[in-house]
Amino acid sequence: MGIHNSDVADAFDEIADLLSIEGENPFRIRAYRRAARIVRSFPRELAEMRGASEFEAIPGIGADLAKKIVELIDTGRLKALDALRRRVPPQTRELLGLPGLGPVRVRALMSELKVENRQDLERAIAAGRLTTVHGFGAGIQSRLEAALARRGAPEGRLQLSVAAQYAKPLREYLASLSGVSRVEIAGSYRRGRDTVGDLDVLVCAARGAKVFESLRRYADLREISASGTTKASGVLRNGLQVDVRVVPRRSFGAALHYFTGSKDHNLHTRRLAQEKGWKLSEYGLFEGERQLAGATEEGVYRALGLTFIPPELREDRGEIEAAARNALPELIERADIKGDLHVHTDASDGTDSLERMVAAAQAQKLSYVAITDHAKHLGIVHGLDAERLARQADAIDALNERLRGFTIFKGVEVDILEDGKLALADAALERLDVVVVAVHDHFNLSASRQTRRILRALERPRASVLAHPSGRLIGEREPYACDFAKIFDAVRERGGCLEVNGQPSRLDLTDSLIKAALERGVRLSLASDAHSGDQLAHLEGAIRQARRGWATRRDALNTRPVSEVRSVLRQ
Ligand code: DGT
Ligand code: CA
Ligand code: CA
Repeated sequence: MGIHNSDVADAFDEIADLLSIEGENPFRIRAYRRAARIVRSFPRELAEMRGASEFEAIPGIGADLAKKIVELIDTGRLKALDALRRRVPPQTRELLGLPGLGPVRVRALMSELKVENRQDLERAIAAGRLTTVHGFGAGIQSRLEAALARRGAPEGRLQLSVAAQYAKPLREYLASLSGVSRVEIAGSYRRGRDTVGDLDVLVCAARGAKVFESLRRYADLREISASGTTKASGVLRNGLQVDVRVVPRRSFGAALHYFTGSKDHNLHTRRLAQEKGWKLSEYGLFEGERQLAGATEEGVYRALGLTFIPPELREDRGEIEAAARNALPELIERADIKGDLHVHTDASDGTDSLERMVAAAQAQKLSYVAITDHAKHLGIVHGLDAERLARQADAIDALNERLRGFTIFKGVEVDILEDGKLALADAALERLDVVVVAVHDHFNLSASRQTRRILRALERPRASVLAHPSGRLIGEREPYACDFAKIFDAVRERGGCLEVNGQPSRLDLTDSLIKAALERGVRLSLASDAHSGDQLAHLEGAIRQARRGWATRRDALNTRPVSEVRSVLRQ
């Protein structure tokens, strides 16, 4: 049975939650959370690596966690987690997701009211016992009541990169079956949305029954119900729902179009067909009984008078009108990317040395990279002060002397303080090529204060890139309130860049904000924000996100050759 990175991360997160409810040592809890974060977005499958020694080499994974990863991969379970689950019932953990309920309060509920799950909590509230517990007032009670009333599971969407860990092997498995000529994962996954609700899998084959027979034996599948010979639904081990449809060749393009969506895009294309007196469905484009198109997506679009629309654009945000005028943007691609202007080393919270990051960038066929370790600030691990930053700059100068055909830019990622000042003095920034500024705290300021704060930071003479500009963390934190139009204008006027951060949990800017920024003429920096050499692969996420925001090669600074980047950064 294959264990994926997200399974390991889920197990570590669960351990951290359960330990926190038990009131364990905060350092231990933090170590699990950090490991979960690292593992969840680790770009290689741990199960395909060699074992404990290799896991231990991953920064943030110590000997004990490495052993746990081995245990989980080898046995599918963790004894330590099983023991915790016996002490803290699993439903108790779900209480942590309710507003106002942290581990301390959950512990109090357990010990004083024997509340172990939502039903217990509802009963305690109904009986008026909640406010008898120390630390529980009327305010928190009414917030809990409201949350309990909303019911149902929280949204239950998975990060795209987590879904991919299951989707890719499933696709390979299906494609390897005899009689299967093509497999595509359609839906939001194919459109490259930042989160995925379920997987919509299309299999091109003549005989569905045979496909479903093999699907039943697929190890990652927890349950499956096939209805007939064309459709089956299942649930993967991580809870992700999968719909599998078997489609004949002559309909494959139409089905791919239909199930890729989005729904709004579909409704719009169907209207176009109706205006011509035709009918568009997942079976094909028809004039009466006669099939006009359907074997390929290109054919469907062509028959409708449209150029091919890349899946990332299919949100009915003007792409159909643009395709009718043959005016779709030529979306940015991996091959356009020449460098990365935001990466870390082990000088701050990264795990690889400067030399290894450079080697990794060269292996990724990049021709430049900006080293932007964190500047020292509260809450930043191993942040650099002016003195260490100067020493790093010396090391970069020396290394640049030796490199041929590759350039390292000297940079820093510096926190924007609450009042809009930067965490480093201007003098310390003077020698640098790239100054990445970013918000890492005080996310809850009012929109006007947050806007003023960021605008002030952008006025600093050396500020060149605004990193992860909305501050969101997928599934955890919404973008902060602020006037993005004003910020976009300020970045443009100063000749700076807005970052599209490719970390799987960030993907920040969001797609619609990228589109808005480009309409205001802002230049982008597509960045991995890599904290290890492997993580340079997160450039892919930034590219996908930028494509969803309609970005072309011309919209990004890091598609330019090194000389041009240098002169833009100097301005
Ligand atoms: P998700 O799964 O919530 O991340 O989002 P999608 O876009 O994958 O949506 P899903 O799985 O509900 O359906 C897959 C595609 O099927 C969707 O993008 C478009 C198509 N579709 C679903 N329902 C409808 C519908 O009522 N009308 C039309 N025209 N298409 C639909
Ligand atoms: Ca879907
Ligand atoms: Ca679906």
